[in-house]
Amino acid sequence: MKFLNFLFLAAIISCDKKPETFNQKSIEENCFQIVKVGKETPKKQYVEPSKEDILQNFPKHIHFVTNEHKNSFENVLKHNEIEIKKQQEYVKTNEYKIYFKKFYEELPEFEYLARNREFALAKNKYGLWLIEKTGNQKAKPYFLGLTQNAFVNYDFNAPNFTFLSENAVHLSGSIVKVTRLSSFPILPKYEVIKDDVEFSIPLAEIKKDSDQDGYNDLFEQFIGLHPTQKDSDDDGLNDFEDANPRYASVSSKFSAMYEAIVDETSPKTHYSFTEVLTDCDYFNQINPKNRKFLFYNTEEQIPIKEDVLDHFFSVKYSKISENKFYPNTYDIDYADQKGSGNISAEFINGKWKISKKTNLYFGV
Ligand SMILES: [Ca+2]
Ligand SMILES: [Ca+2]
Ligand SMILES: [Ca+2]
Repeated sequence: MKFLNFLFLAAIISCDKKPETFNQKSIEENCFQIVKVGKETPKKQYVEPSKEDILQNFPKHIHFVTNEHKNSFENVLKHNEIEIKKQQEYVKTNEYKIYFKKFYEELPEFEYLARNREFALAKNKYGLWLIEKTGNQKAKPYFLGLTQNAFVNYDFNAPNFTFLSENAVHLSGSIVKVTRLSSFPILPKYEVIKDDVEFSIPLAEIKKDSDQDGYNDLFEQFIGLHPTQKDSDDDGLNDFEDANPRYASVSSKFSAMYEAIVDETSPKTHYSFTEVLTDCDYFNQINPKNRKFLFYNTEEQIPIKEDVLDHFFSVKYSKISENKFYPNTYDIDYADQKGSGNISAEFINGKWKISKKTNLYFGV
């Protein structure tokens, strides 16, 4: 299921970790290609969790009971594939827009799956959300905090499907171990740990926003913000309003360079970020105007396998190298899902001039 692609993040982020404290290297070392004398400190290696680890670390807010065995997991996967295709057609129709009107009008960036009075079940790249729309109040999305190990069956189109009862969200699925392959769009490999389970998450858990900053605790934990601090990076802007909520912005020549490189215009929504993996402070200190960013350092990637990073950090950037031939010109290599190339940044009269060159296209 595509929408589960990004769910691994929960595993890599512990919400109490201060992102700023890990980095022992100098800003120069983290930002620039420097010829090294001596040895690099070896990186910690990813250790694959066992099935027992997965059960033991299963999110506490998700309760589950095992149903009487009804369906094999293989059949569930086949069923899901068919239903997802149906849904892809359905979202293009007017019928869809009318059925989910009150939610869709306000928050078109979500894909809606089911409706139940003042609630809708929806998804975005982070996973499943519950969206509440009561009367004239603004629609309020709450992230469900399902991790990649909670595989949800695609039952949303079933005529008798309900997701809300007894003050909890109920979903059927399985507890699985996921092994991802890097080449998109190959489906991940699933190993079933518990078949045919019913997940339930109490509404009170889902709606909990301890610091009242507009993001529910489960979402903050998932993307690595502080659920009990309105302003995670202490820069005066609350998490919900901050376009770079994990790192305080600091103006500098090279932050301005990164702003010129990445801060392209795109619809600004509170529920979608551009994720960037970097140890360079000039990069994570940018002050974006057009898009929302989440920066992570490489220390935080350790718990996940290198090959799953493509799914979350869609563009990868190298460190900066000074151009040997042109003064005031700096080069950065990049790679995204479409190809790889080079970004050249020239500093002229206090302004950055950026040119991007694609060297290699992947696929067709
Ligand atoms: Ca919050
Ligand atoms: Ca917060
Ligand atoms: Ca802030």
